[in-house]
Order: sequence, then structure tokens, then C-alpha cells
Amino acid sequence: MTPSAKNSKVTLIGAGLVGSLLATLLAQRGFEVEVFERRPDPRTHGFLGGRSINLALAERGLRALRQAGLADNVLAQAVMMRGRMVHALDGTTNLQRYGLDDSEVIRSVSRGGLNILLLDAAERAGAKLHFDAAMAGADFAGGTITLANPDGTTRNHHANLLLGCDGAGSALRAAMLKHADLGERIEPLGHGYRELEIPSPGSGRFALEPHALHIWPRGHYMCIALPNTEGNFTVTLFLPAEGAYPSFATLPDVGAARAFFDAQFPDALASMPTFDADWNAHPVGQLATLYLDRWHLDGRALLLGDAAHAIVPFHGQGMNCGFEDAVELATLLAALPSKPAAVFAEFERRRKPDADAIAAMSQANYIEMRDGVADPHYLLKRELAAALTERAPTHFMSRYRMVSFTAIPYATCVTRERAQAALMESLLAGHDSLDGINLDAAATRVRAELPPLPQGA
Ligand code: FAD
Ligand code: E0Q
Repeated sequence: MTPSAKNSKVTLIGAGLVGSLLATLLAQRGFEVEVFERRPDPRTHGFLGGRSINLALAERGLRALRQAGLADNVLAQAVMMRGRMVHALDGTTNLQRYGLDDSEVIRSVSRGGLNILLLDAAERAGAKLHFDAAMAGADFAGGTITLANPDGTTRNHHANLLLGCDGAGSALRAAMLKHADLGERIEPLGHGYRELEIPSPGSGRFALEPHALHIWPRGHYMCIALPNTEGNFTVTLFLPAEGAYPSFATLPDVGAARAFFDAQFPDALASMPTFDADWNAHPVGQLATLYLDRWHLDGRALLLGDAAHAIVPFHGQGMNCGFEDAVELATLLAALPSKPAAVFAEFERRRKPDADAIAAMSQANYIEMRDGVADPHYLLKRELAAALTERAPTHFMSRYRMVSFTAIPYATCVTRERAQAALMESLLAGHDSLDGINLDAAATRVRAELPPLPQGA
């Protein structure tokens, strides 16, 4: 514990995934942590109406949880996913492994279960949590925030150092924007999502292969399904919000939706007995990328996680990236607790290039997921990448593996991916199979032309 962190007070807005982990990490380092969360306590009130929503946890997130001493507890509630199970329209399936072997897997975790585990950890570490306490405004000069009570009344609270973990629609960001031009830019994707369910056929069994992320790519849209420990899958349909059929606007009622699923996802629909109720009960979520030029207001307030850099979900990295943020910030703040302005500036300097990089890779992965996975040139590149990985493992690693199974900074993943892709295109020029390519000579070129991969990352 850093002695100078003792008695340093911090106020967190939002006890979601990033806020509850950051509260734990800071309390473990001796900070006096207070957290204000808009929603009621999910440990006593249930989570999101009891719906099971899950998300993919990869190496970066796991490392952050290890730092907090929580990795084993989380892994005990997770389902391993070895790869992408691609479902073609004719019902045939094909597993594309994510990594080289079972040491390179991602995990499906329950959002509610993970949040509850992190809230318990934050409290154990000494953080004070306040629920039903929505931040409604901030007086940065006076050092107070206004909190809205559920009954409509408000109260003021003293808060010197504000850390905004309040998600994509951040109230702290809105308050900061009244004082400074943070260069906010919100880029809507134009596609939305709706969550559905494939229930367990009974006794904890699974209707589909449990150890995979299922994906039904259909060109301009797709469905995915992630397993839950209870034997059910959470299904997410990603679809244009409006425009020509099919879009959410052209599926005005559950009858139209069912006809669409029957034509495009017949095998999935056959396992969805609650389709009608799910379609009607769950709203369409919107997707966007959030960019800010600045994440902080001097030494008074800092944004992190989705509040600073919300991204589209197609690489499964939003939480993972936010967890990296939490570790980076806790480390910097513990080293220099009396210099928040310097810490915030350094945090932004370190994390902004990586946040921009994962934003770009996540957008690119939507295109790759929804149509690329079936494209012959894409499959040929995958084949070549596998051959080069085997022959030059110190110099060649697919972007997916760098992002999901290492902590190589996201910005470095982008530059390496670019160099690797250019080299692969040059190796594939004039070929439509690997047959005529001398793979050992190709590997020699890889070692000569690409810098070695960082060790131990
Ligand atoms: P949030 O989780 O949104 O938490 C914000 C918290 O702040 C909430 O508890 C909220 O109630 C609270 N809050 C809001 N306003 C206030 C206020 N005014 N006062 C007080 N509290 C407030 N990421 C992955 O890593 N893997 C995945 O597979 C993945 N899949 C995804 C799928 C979808 C469809 C979507 C939309 C996202 C996905 N993500 C995934 C991204 C991930 O959900 C986010 O990156 C992550 O939840 C960000 O955490 P956060 O704590 O910053 O924000
Ligand atoms: C993962 C794991 C929502 C979502 C979450 C994900 C992934 C995808 C497609 C989606 C990316 C991939 N992916 O399979 O390449 O790895 O988290 Cl849509």
C-alpha cells in the first residue's frame, strides 16, 4: 500500500463493471473510495429484470481481475469458448478456433453475476457504495456534486476528485462539457441490436455446442449466441436500424420478425420457444462510437471506460479495455496520489491511442464477422496466417490473437496487423490457394521484414 494514498479521497460515479473494479483496486491501494450508482443494489434487487445477458472476457480483462485477486472467482462462473461456430444458411456449422489450443480461449460471463462479484469485492476492500444515487450535476469549482434521489428530491455531496465510470451516456461527461470543450464526437453505427434467448433443453444441458461463440453471418446483419453456465444462450441480433428490408424499421411486429428469422436463421429459431415474448419485451439497443479529444478537467474529473470511449461491440473488448483503464489509473494514482492533474494527463496520454485503436478494430470486425467469415479470400488469408504462425511464431500473430490473448497495446496491434496484412497480400498475389506458395521462404520473409513480437506481453 502506498502510504500517501491513505486518506486520499476519490468519488466514483457509476458502479457498473469498470466502476466496481476501479473501486476495488483503489480501495486495495489505501484510497478512501465512495461510489454513487444510479440503479438499486443488484444484490438485493436483481439485475436488469433478471434477464441473463453475457459478455466475452478475454486475456486483458482477466489480467485486470488477477490484479484485484478475483480471476479465479470469475473463472468459476464462466463458460470457455474455443472459437466461433459459424452457422451457414443451409444449417451446416464450422468451428473456427480462436487460438492455437485450449490455452487460448475466451470466456462467456454473466454481466449481472460479474457486477455482483465486483461489488462484493469493492465493499470487502473498504469502498463505500451508494445505490439509488444518480449524479445529476457537478460544481467543479465548489467541489460538490448533485445527486438525484429516487423520490425526485436532490442532495449535494462534497467530492473533490471525480472519476466517471458512468457508461456511454455519462452524466459526469455532460457536466464536464458545460465547462470545457472536450471535443466530443458521437458516430452512430446505424445498426441496432436486440437480445433473445435459446433456453436450456433441461437439466443444465445446452441446445448447441456450449464451448463456442455461435455466429450466423448473413451479409449486412448477423446473429450471435453466447453460452451461460445455466445451459441457456443469450442471442443477439445485429441489424440496420432502418432502410431497405431487412432492418428493425421493416420488422414492425413480431410476426414480421418471425418470418424474417424463419427465412434467415431457421435453425436458431427452432431452438427459441420464447421468441415472441423476447422480441416484444426487449427494446432495440443503439450502437455508436464515442470519441473525445480530452478525458479530464484538470485535476478535478476524469472519464474512463465507456464514459470516455464507448465502442461498437464486435471485437468483444469494451469491458476488457475498460478493465485495462482501471488498472492503469489505479497504478498511476497510487504512485502520485497528490498530483491528480498530472495523473489524469498521463492516463489520457497512455490510453487514448489504444482506445482509438480498439474503436477502429471493433468497427472493422463487424464487416469481417457479418460477411467476411464466408469469403474465400478471407479464408485463404486465414490459412496463410496459420501457416506463418506455425513457421514464424516469434514474428507473426493474427490480430485476433494479439487483441484477445495478449496485452500488446491495442495501437501496436493495429500497426502490426497492417504490416502483416500487406506482407500477406504480397505473398498471395496471383494465387488462389496456398499450393504454389513456398511457405518456408514466406516465413523467412516474415522474420526479415517484421519486427519480433514483444516478449511476455
Ligand atoms: P457500464 O457497464 O455501462 O456501467 C455504467 C454504470 O454507471 C451503470 O451501472 C449505470 O447504472 C451507472 N450510471 C449511469 N449514469 C449514472 C449517473 N448519472 N449516476 C450514477 N451512476 C450512473 N465488452 C466486452 O468486453 N465483451 C463483450 O462481449 C461485450 N459485448 C457487448 C455487447 C453489447 C450488445 C454491448 C452494447 C456492449 C458489449 N460490450 C462488451 C461492452 C461492455 O458492455 C462495456 O464496454 C462495459 O459495460 C463498460 O463498462 P462501464 O462500467 O464503463 O459502463
Ligand atoms: C469475440 C468475443 C458482441 C460480440 C462479442 C464478441 C465477439 C463478437 C463477434 C461479438 C469477436 C469475434 N467476438 O468472434 O471475432 O471474440 O466477443 Cl458480435
